[in-house]
Amino acid sequence: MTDPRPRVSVVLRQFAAARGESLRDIDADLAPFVRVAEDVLLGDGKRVRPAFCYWGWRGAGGPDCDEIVRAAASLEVLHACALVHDDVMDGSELRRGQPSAHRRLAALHRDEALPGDPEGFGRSAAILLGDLFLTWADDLLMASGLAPGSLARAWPTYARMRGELVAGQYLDLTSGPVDDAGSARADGGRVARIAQYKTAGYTVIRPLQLGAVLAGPRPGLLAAYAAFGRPLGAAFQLRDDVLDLFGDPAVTGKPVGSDLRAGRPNALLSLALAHAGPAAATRLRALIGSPSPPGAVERAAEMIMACGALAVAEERIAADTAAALAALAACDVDATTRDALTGLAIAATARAQ
Ligand code: GRG
Repeated sequence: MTDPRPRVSVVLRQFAAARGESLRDIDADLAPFVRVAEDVLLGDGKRVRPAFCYWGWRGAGGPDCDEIVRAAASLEVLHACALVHDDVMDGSELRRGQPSAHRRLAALHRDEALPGDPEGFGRSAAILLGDLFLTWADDLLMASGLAPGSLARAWPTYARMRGELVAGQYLDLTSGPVDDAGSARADGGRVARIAQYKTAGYTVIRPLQLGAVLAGPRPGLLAAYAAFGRPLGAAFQLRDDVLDLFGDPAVTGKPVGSDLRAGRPNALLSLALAHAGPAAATRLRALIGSPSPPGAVERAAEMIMACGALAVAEERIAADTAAALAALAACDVDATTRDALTGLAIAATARAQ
């Protein structure tokens, strides 16, 4: 089994170097912006979306080749756009263990003593950086070297994935912290829908289907990939939520409890509000959002353990991962692809990552 991800990183490095050079040719003042672009793109991500795209192609009978690795790498460029813009929207300080792009660009403004407000500049330049990645992603997919007919066939899948990502993000932005027991249940449905688009669709199902459509899928394969990706996406999201509160920041690359402090009603918090008794749910709700009281993250973590929600979350992650693996077993793909997808599913939902 050949993991395509080291090759994806090589493609990203070469692509960023070539594109960076043409930006620096426009004006030498773009050099620091290009450095931030390269650092973000080559940062320490898991590259799961390119991996799913590559194996989606292989599972559909596509051969191993550099063209599909380049096409798959375009998803990491798109992801860089999503992360940079998401961090601006959330005001996040850290991403992948490094200062987020807007923080770095604000620091660049200070270092170079540019006119105006460093924070405003950081946000504006980060929006531009995300826009740059969005255009680069299209360029890399189109310049992958795959046959024009394949690219034309796959474009609607790629376009749908981008639209769904924006939809999921908008729904996320419009859902405030859960504020009473009744809306906790309604919000649970909404949280699941957001996860369906932001995680299952964007991280697993669409990348797999994009690879398959590029290759030319057998009947039934796209639905089989969706049946695998749906529960896997749910497990991946819940694991991400558990790691957000209980993970090691040195490993996750972000501060503990960022969802709680941002007031993001993630799946774990919704589960906890549904499991805690009314009095505990009221106390927990008071800890969610900004400004959070001192010790909020530690107290919320204790309450989530004490009410049994953490154990339920672990059971759900295990059950959803098992459902994904059962769907994969029924999927008509070769043994190499099945092994690779099994490995990705287990790694994406493991307790430590
Ligand atoms: C790019 C069309 C387009 C729109 C952007 C801002 C936005 C709209 C969407 C943001 C949605 C977002 C941040 C989704 C990602 C959620 C997620 C699970 C991130 C973590 O992904 P991992 O664990 O991270 O794969 P690494 O660092 O490994 O890449």
